[in-house]
Amino acid sequence: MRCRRRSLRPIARILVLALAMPALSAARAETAGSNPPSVPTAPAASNPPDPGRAECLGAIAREARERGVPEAVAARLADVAPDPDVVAATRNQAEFVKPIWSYLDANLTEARIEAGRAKLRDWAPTLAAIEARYGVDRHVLVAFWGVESTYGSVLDDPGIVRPVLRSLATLACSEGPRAPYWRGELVAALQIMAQDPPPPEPLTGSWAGAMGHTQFMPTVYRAYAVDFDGDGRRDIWNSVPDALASTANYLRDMGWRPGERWGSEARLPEGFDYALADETTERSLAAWRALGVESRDASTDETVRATLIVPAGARGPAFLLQPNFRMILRYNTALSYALTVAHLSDRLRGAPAFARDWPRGDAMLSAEALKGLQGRLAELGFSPGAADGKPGPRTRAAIRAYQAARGLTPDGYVDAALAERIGAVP
Ligand SMILES: [Ca+2]
Repeated sequence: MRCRRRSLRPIARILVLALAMPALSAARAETAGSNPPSVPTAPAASNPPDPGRAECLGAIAREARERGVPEAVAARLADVAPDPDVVAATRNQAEFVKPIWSYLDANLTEARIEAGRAKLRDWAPTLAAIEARYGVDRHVLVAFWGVESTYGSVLDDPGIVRPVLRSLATLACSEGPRAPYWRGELVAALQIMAQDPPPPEPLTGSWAGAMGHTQFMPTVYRAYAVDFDGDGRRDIWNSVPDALASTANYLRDMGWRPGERWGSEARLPEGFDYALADETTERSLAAWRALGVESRDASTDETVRATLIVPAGARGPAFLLQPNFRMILRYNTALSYALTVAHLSDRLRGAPAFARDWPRGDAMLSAEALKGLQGRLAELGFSPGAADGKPGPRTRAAIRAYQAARGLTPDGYVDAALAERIGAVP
């Protein structure tokens, strides 16, 4: 089942709304800080009557009733005013494509690592029970918890947490291309409010409707939330065992492989052929080793298959990604997010920071400049996909092809200097 969900903190950027963002991360974007970015506030506006909105909410209430939501619950939609903060958040688009390391730096703080290690100790018996039932590594679960809600600490922050019904009603009756997605989530939220026993009132979440310690969207909650502490409620807002077990249940259902890691940082040989780091070709770790590519995690079974990526090109770290990495991406499709959860899980386990640093001095392109670059690559006969201003897999493949054709290191990575060389104004 494909579901979606999102997070609390990355609450500032819903540029993702404009993307076909699959999986859990329907609303999450690449940017976030260790502290939740504040949602822009707009002055409290009086809400003039809006017939289109009333019609939209009426249709959603009807759909909810058809799905078994009692009239008294569905009727609550009628009183919900739009949330100007949510509207503002959807408009807060990133001007520049942030470098991957900015997200990792912001989310992999020493404080978060230390706090996570304390959580591992505090919740050791619960985590052992969850591991035993679902086969998902406790370090990964705690890493999700840390990245999604700073171990639940943001759930008390009224500047971040808001009523789900209002957020989703705002999004569902917006003009945005993803309004149908939000409608589905809003109906699911009403179904949750109608369940027996009911969830805590009011139902709270991020501005994008992601709820609880590990930020489940309503549809994901309905499909995957579990009552792990045995009190009869699936309470991902107040029960850490319920929230972490729900995440484990989700990951297991997505295909998590017990006993396997997400992957590891890789050590590449001198003179490595970067055309091999194409993000898609799977080889066993033994086959990678035969090519000179060594996992920095010596504990891994060499028959496990992995792809090789160099997210910041030849001057940054390389990673061998095993199948469980894809399960992290099911939570949120952003590579920066998945690498953060993956690496935090390793740090919680006691592993060191990445051996190789990022090329932090590189200048990134604006989204506009990236569109220009995509247009230029297309003119030159490479196929970068749609000129959408996002450095997706097709664009990286086109850059790799350009680099190979010009005798450059074909690592698929573009900064302002390469863009200039290709003939796009950075
Ligand atoms: Ca419970």
